[in-house]
Amino acid sequence: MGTLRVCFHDNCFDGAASAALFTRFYRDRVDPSVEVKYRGMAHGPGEVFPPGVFDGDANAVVDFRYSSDPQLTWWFDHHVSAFPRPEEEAHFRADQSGKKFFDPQAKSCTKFLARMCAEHFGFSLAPHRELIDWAEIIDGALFTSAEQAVALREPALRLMTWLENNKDPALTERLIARFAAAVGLAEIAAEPWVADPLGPILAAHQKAVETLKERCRIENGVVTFDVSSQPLVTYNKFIPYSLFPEARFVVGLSRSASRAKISVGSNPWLPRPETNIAKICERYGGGGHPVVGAVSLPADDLARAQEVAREITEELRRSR
Ligand SMILES: [Mn+2]
Repeated sequence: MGTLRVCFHDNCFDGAASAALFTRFYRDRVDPSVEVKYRGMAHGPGEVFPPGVFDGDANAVVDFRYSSDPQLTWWFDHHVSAFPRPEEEAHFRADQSGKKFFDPQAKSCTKFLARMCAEHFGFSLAPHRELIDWAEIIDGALFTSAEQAVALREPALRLMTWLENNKDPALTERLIARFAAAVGLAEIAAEPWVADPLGPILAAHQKAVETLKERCRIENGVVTFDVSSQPLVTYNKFIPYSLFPEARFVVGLSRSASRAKISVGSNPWLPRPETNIAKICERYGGGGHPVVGAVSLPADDLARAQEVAREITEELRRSR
């Protein structure tokens, strides 16, 4: 019996769904008796794959960056930042195995992986439609409204929230196994090991909604809030748009133990503005994408963070 190591994007619905579908594909089309071992991966600067991580007879990375390690057998990703250095990209372009796939246009790795495994290796997608469709909605931020993204009523959105908060790798593997077995998402979300820990998480989410409701102000289409004095560590980034559907931009200031963070975004449910948010954030030492970005400062430099938030807000109020 062979072993398969699957490295996947941790704490992420698309990452877990990709790991599940790859497992299912491998058992269906390559080796029915394979023993699968998982490893959740987190983004970070520099080399993130520890030495010896590819220790299976076959090794796969899904929904996560490329590695030129010769032990890597399978790879599927859609992140724009998939290649940390040009050497990795050149290594990928020269690959002749036919088992490494990249599409930065793909909205989710799950749907991309499923499609590649179907087209190239005869994998059957039919039992996995629900999982594939929700991964596409979640990773592509294709929610019908901010209200849907904040209410977290659908089982898939509850599982997404559970995954984002879960810190027990054994439970993540249990979820991957349920996904791979094509169990319905409503059935999984109702199981006690998901539903029980989700209770306090959803309660904290509700509290964050209340806090932001108190703190958010809108002027000239720009919503601002400052929760740097609150112990509100994480909040769903769509809350301000559910409170102010007409908002063009959101500028929020929050603080953790280590840093003060200015989060800047544009409304996904309105035509995207011409303004490039990444460029604005870069001027203050931050970065991101054209539609969403952030600036981080040391936690004790709150006065400076408030000044940066004010300047960015002024600029966005004047912009188109
Ligand atoms: Mn993804």
